[in-house]
Amino acid sequence: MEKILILGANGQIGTELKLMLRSKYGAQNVFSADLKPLENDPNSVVLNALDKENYKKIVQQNNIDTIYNLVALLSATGEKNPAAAWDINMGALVNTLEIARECNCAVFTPSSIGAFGMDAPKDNTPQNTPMHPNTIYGVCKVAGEMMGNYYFERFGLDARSVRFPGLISYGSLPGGGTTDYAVEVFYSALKGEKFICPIPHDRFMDMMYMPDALDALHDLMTADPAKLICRNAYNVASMSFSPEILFQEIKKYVPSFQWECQIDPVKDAISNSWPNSMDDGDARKEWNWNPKWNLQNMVPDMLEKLAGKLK
Ligand code: VAH
Repeated sequence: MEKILILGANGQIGTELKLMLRSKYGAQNVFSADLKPLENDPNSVVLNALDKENYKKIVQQNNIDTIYNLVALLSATGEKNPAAAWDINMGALVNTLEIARECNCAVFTPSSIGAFGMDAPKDNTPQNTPMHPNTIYGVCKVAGEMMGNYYFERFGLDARSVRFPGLISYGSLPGGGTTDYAVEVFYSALKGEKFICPIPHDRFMDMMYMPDALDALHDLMTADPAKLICRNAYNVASMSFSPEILFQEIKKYVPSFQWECQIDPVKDAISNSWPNSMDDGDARKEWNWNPKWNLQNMVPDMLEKLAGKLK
């Protein structure tokens, strides 16, 4: 991995991924691209991932050898306009795979716990199980996994992916996701505001702190390809909790913190269709996945880092 392009670099993952990759590979070797200009980022370009001609030109001009495709309308947003979600999520993916094939690049495109449906086992959800999501976001994620494997089998393209849980980070707010509550609550707690939770208090979901997510990305993309069997897409897990469990942990550090649930029916239905916790044994076996963050050490770190950011 010498010359990297991050597509969707303004998003929750991209904002932090570019910092991590630049610290490892040098800022001059990591290009970031998004629909809107990236502030204070000299190595960035404005790029619409649906504009294949311009996308390919950027890849060729910069001798890109690895593409992180992070373009996606997330689960709750997608349900407001399924056709647009399909066009954007899959249009960006197909352009990425085709350009990677033509320019000999490796590709990472994240999948998600959103790829599972109601008929997958809820607890210790297996790597291989029925995949019948009932959101357009999940349909795009399953199609993305199959496209990654197709381009690997058919063209030898080095496409890799993980099924991310809900991601918790202080670098930037997520937008339009069902798991966004687990980030937004920290802002409310630090601002002394009562948090209105759109998810049922006892709804378990897989969650992950961003430092572990970035390690998963990099460890998978630098893993020995000969050892990869699943490829697209590995279950990766680190913690599973309900809103009530998270809020009780936050109250240990912010005793005055108050919350109540006002259920959003769309996010209720979406979160109800997702696993409580995934089995990530294959990632641990094939590329030594080993998360370092859990609820007990993530909450104080997130509060401290976000408090510093909000000053
Ligand atoms: C969402 N944050 O809620 C995203 C994510 C696991 C969920 O893919 O849509």
